[in-house]
Amino acid sequence: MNFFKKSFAIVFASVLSLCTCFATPPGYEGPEHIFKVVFLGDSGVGKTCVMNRIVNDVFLNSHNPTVGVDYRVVTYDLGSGKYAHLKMWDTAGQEVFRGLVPMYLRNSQCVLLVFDVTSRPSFESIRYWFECVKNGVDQDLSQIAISVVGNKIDLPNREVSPEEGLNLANLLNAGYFEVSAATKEGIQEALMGTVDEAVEKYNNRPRVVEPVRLEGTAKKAGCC
Ligand SMILES: Nc1nc2c(ncn2[C@@H]2O[C@H](COP(=O)(O)OP(=O)(O)O)[C@@H](O)[C@H]2O)c(=O)[nH]1
Ligand SMILES: [Mg+2]
Repeated sequence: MNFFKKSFAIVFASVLSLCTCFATPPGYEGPEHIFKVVFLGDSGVGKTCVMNRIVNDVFLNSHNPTVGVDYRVVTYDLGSGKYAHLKMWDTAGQEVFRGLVPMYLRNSQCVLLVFDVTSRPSFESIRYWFECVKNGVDQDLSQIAISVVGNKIDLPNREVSPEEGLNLANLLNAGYFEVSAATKEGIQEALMGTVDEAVEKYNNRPRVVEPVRLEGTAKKAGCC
């Protein structure tokens, strides 16, 4: 089997095993928004753990490298009786799957660029992942809510300071959040900050103004 056939087999197997988590309230009439949220970052930075924290509020202290992609859906409370469906795509950071990244990024509204604050190489890779987003999306980059997320802040051996993280995020015109999938610290803020940004971008999106033809305003020939 060639590489593409193999990759598609993996993607289909993963998508088939998708898990849907809806906690819909009484009187729920459907989502205000449906956002595609993509997790990118080197292998081992904690993307799967962050996603498990968001989806199931659990932390599993083991690293089973994600194969291809994993896909979950959660309902997110936007307040004022409004909800968003977040379709979350957890990707594999390994080299072999990188060719598939543009496919995951298609039609995405939120991207979380995750690094491990105890690993400088994973922080240095953020620029690489940002370039993947820049080159991989088929939509206007300014319409995507991008956040840089420093994970594992519960660990004592930091190699990247909060200032460095924030400076890089500012440079990339992205949000910056520090989290721990292990203790849950900052997870809600990171998700909320990114989704709120996506809602704002949606509300302020450039709209195509159709020329309006006013009835009866055409100049009549022969009029004085
Ligand atoms: N201490 C600590 N370990 C974490 C945290 N998040 C993930 N890990 C550990 O980091 C390893 C890789 O996590 P995983 O989510 O599989 O990384 P992924 O390859 O980016 O999906 C696992 O052993 C996790 O238990 C965290 O917030 N704190
Ligand atoms: Mg993973």
